[in-house]
Amino acid sequence: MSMAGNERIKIITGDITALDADAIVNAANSSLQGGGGVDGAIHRAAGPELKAYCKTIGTCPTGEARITPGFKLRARHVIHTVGPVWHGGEKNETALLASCYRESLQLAASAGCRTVAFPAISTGAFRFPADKAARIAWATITDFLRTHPQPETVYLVFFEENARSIFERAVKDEF
Ligand code: AR6
Repeated sequence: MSMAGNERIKIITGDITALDADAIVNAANSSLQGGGGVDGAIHRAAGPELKAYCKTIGTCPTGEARITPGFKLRARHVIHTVGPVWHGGEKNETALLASCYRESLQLAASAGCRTVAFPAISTGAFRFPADKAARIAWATITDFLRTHPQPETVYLVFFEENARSIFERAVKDEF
């Protein structure tokens, strides 16, 4: 049986920077000044205006999110969120990761976004175990969509097939 909200979540494989969504989410670090992984790819694709704009915002604490224009991206907005670094699970990592998804969805809804795309926050350089992160992402997004009409559709974007199948296996009991 499918839970309410789930039919509004679409799982895809690809490069998030190429996506035609109202907003794409960036797995940033607190400086908001770019980095490696998806953060580097988003900054490269958006152009140098993004970094300059982020400088005016300042830093962003772990678990929070900030919204900017998308500049050269197809996406109108970028929502930058700072995931937790995995330290073994005793440093509030679960609550902080859930907060990243919730705050990003809230910003997307406030900006009138009908579609928003997420990468797998914290599962790369920040080493959050992918299966645990999957269950947190799924539960948090599903909860949010149950009580909010917007965004209408949430895309979960995996760079590699393997990451996508780990995600699908981790949440398969929830479908
Ligand atoms: N599209 C979609 N997913 C991607 C892309 C892309 N273009 N590129 C990478 N991924 P990471 P984090 C996936 O390391 O763990 C940066 O230096 C990647 O395969 O980008 O939150 C920041 O500045 C992985 O599954 O983010 C921070 O310092 C997922 O995106 C730090 O890394 C997240 O991996 C953030 O680390």
